[in-house]
Amino acid sequence: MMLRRSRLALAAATAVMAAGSLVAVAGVASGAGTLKSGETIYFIPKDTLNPYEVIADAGGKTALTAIGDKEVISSGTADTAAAQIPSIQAAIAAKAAAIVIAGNDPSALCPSLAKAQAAGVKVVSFDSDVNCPNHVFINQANTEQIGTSEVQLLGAEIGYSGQIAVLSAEATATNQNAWIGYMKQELKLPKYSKMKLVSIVYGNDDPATSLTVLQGLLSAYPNLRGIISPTTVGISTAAQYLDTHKSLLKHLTLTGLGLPSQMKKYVLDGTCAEFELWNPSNLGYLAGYAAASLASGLITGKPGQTFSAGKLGSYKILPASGTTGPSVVLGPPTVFNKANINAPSSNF
Ligand code: RAM
Repeated sequence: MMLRRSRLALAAATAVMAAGSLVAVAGVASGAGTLKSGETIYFIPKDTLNPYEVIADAGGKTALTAIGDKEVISSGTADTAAAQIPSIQAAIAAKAAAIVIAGNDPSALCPSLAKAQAAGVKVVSFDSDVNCPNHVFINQANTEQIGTSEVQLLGAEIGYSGQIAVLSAEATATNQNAWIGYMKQELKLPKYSKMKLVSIVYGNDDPATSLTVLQGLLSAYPNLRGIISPTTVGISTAAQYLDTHKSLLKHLTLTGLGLPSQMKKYVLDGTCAEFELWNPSNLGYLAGYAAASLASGLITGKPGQTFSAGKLGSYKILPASGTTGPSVVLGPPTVFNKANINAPSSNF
């Protein structure tokens, strides 16, 4: 029985390989074909401490392990470009096949990434893009949709009226800044004429700094009606603070982008009614497949090309738009609230 099964498996594998080589001969850059194994791929998150980034990197490891590649996670502990540059240099020295990076800055990493590319290392950005040439950005969800939906959620909760503020990550973060740009655009619509963005503060994705700037914000704007924190570190810090200062909840509403695992307690006890996110593990997994597909020569990063991302299925590289170059979008964000926070699918 075992023998029969393995013969069948062998026959199936041979058929798949034959199909792959047929596609290659026909020169169709569809992403079909065999991924190279034995490669080393560097994941360079914003920092190595942020639980969101840790989950994303673990998703990358799942993908790379399935392919037979090795993941090296390397970054600093603070969200700065300077802290990421040694990791890019390490990837070059290790002759990595690809780098998957969450940019702490849109341009400061470009000279180092260009050196990596000159040494033959493929570059993928994920989570937070870099404005450097010749790379593919793996976006967690449509950038405009994330920004506008955050304002829509808060607006509906506070009756479209009052002072609001943003508790962001680092001031140079490409992802948060892009989302905030779309928040400002949404706020220009007539239905938000009574909602005023009074301040944006930056907690650098560090819990202690996030708490300090939050307290500063609350004392500067005692009538604040709403806070959007488009970072898992910021929203969890704010939720923890509001949970122990419940009188603030009489006039203040918190929303943003949070990890369901960190926010569950605060949703269930009414500190935060709803927030959004996507599955960061799937983001890392998708980035792992994109990097391996580039490193294997199955795709070159040109818009229109497709590649297979294991359990997630097939993804297409979208054309550049606005300031974003060629990108791949994981999928729409999910709104989490009391109705779904306990669901098994919210377990991350
Ligand atoms: C934080 C990071 C990350 C962002 C999430 C939503 O963990 O800033 O870049 O995507 O929040």
